[in-house]
Amino acid sequence: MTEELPFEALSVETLAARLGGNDALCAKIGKDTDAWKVREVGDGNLNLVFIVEGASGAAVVKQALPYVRLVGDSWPLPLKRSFFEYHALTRQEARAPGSVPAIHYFDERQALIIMEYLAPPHIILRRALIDGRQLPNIARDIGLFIARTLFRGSDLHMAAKDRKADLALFADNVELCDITESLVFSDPYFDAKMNRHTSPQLDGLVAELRADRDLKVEAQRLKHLFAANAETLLHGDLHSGSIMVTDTETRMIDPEFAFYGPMAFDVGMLLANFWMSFFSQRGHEQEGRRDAMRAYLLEVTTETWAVFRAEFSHLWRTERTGMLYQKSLFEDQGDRLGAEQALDHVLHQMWTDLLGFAGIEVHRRILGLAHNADFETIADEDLRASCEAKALKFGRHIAVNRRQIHSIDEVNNLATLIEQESSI
Ligand code: SR1
Ligand code: MG
Repeated sequence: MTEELPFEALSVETLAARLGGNDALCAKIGKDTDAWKVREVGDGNLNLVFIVEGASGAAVVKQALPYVRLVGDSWPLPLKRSFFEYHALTRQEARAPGSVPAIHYFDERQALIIMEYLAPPHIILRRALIDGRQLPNIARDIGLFIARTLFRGSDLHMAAKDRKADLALFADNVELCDITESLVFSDPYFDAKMNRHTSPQLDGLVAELRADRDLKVEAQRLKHLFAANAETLLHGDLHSGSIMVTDTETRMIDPEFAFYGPMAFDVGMLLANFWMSFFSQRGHEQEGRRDAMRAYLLEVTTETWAVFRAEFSHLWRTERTGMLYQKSLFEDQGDRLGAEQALDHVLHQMWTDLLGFAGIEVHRRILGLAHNADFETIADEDLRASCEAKALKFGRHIAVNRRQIHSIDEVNNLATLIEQESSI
């Protein structure tokens, strides 16, 4: 494929002819295109994803479409999201080596990235959790990933000049930010066109939440924070569908929503997905109770937050080379405790904010356009609604009361209490 050709979406039928001359792809999977097997496996909301298998290997070809795949061409979306995904992946690899798929090739005009194929037994984390699988390493791996990427992409670590240049680059990811700004922070709380919810079961609760002034104010304060606090390069869409796992490996994928925003956003979205999985487990108990799975999911939230805090604190002490909380003010004057006090303050603020982002993320996955398979795959609508109602109540509580909640144990105790209520 030459870069001069105008954009054209690939298909299973055309891929071999169009990419047969691509050196990077041929080097990975073999030159004989007759032997290539191509499958389109994209199950996300936005893009095409092909797995291409050749005589000597396999690769993933991911291509953006000029519209939102979930909705169709009535919702145009720029191809440049592929550019942001590519640049986010390269930064994530540099800041947290081994945590993302390797990139083989990027074509900006065709909005395509050729990358490492994470072959089975890799599966999407969300799918594994729905199946009731307990992955032993995810809390450690994801906790390290978020601490390293969030810390090393911020003014705590980077040279101000480099960070500002990067901030300018990602500031153009306007349309994907707009999706989050609308779909996450506003649409769930009014009768937005593309909203849907389990109806009629949740109608009353939806009306209550839309009339909930404290909740709406909180959601807008969080939106304000999201839009105005360009703290670090975020993944921007770190949910359990953006993580691939085996029993021993964890890789983060799909950072096309990357932009400079508040650290707490990635952490909050991630934990929200574990809490949603927790509330959805009751709907997946056909083959036996999921008590152990529920306990596991809460442990994952506890461990992820603990690993994150430990690694972030380690980086604070060893890699704080940026302009913020500079060592000349603290350690260089023998004031190690001053630096620790500042660290406590940063972590405390992050904790308070992540609870808000988590609560709002739970709401949008139940009330907005883009739902989660965790709940969607519960066929019995009454049972699904019961799981969703409990998650909504939990989300509301942690978002609105976030300044009064001081530990993850407190949050998990609340989740357990709400989950055990007979029905809402
Ligand atoms: C229209 S896109 C809907 C959602 O899909 C992505 O994965 C993001 O989470 C976005 O909010
Ligand atoms: Mg995605």
